[in-house]
Amino acid sequence: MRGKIVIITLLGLLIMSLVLAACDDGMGKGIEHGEKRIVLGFSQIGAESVWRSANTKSIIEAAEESGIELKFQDAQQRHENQIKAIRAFIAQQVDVISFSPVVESGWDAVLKEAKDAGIPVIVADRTVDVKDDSLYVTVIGSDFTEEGRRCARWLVEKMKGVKEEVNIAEIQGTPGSAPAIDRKKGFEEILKDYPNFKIVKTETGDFLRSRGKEVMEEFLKDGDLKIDVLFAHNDDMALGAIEAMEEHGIKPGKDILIVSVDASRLAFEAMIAGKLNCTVECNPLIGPQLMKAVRDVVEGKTLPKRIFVEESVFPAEVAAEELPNRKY
Ligand code: GYE
Repeated sequence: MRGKIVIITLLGLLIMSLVLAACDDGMGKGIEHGEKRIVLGFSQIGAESVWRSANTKSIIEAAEESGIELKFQDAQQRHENQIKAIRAFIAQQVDVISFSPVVESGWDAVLKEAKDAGIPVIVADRTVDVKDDSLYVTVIGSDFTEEGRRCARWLVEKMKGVKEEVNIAEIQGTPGSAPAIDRKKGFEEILKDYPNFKIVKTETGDFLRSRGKEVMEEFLKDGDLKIDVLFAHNDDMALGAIEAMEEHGIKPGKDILIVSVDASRLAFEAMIAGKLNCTVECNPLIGPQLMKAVRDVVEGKTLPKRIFVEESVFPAEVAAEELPNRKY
C-alpha cells in the first residue's frame, strides 16, 4: 500500500513537471518557482560595431537582472532574418516583441501580424517608417538628427576663422537605416547656413570599420580631391578611415579633421592619440530602459510614443579626463 502511494505521488510530480515544461516551451511563457515570467523576443541587427556589441550586452544583462526571459535572435544585418525572427516570436506567443530595425521601411505587414496576435511591439534604437504608428507601442533610442546637428555645430565652431572653404568627406552608415538618414539630415540642416562648408564626397561604409577604411582609400586615390574634414556616421568607420589616412602618409586629426558618432572607448583613445577630433555620444546602454518599458506594457501602463536617451558631445580636449568613465 505504502509503495503504491509513493509511486502515485512520484507519477503526479512527474506529470506536473511535464505540464510546466510544456507551458514554458510550447507557449513561450516562462515559469520559474511557480511564478510566470515575462517572455521577451528580441531581434538584434547583428554585430557590426563596438556600439552594437555594447547594446547587445546591455539588453542581455538587463533582462537577466529584471527576471525577464529573453529570446534573442541575431539577424546578421538582414531585413528578412528580422522578419523571420518576429514571425517566430509571434508563433511562440511571447508576451512582448522588441527589435532594432536594420532599415526604416518594410515593417508594415509583419507588425500588423504581431498586432493581430495581440503582442505589443517596442522598437529599440533605430526607428521604423510605418503608415500606422499604432503598430508599435514606443521607440526607445537616440535622436539621430540631433547627433548629426551636433557634429556640424562642433565643426562650424572649430573651423571659425581658420579656413574660408571647408571641404568635407562623409562616410555614411547602412543605406536606408534611421541613423544614416537622420545623421546626414541633421548635419546638412546646420551646414545650409554656412555655404563655405561643402560635402565634396559621400559614400556608404555600412557602419563597418573595414568598409570605413576601404571608402577612405577610394577618396584618397582621387588626387584632385582636397579633403579638410571627415564626417563619419560612427566611430568604427572613422577608425578604419584613420588607418587608411596613415597608410597614405596623411596625419588624421591634423591634416584632416575627423568628427564621428557613438563615443566608444576606442574613439576616446584615438582622440587622446591626437587622431580624432570629436565624437558625439550615442548611448547603446538602453537595456534597463527597455526592460522597464516591457514590464510597464505588460502591466497595462501607457508609455510615451518616443523615449529618448540622454547624450553629450566629447571634443578631444576632454578625452583623457572622460576615458575612465566610458563603459563601452
Ligand atoms: O551608431 C552604429 C551602429 O543604430 C545607433 O548602429 C545605432 C548605430 C550606431 O552600428 O555604430
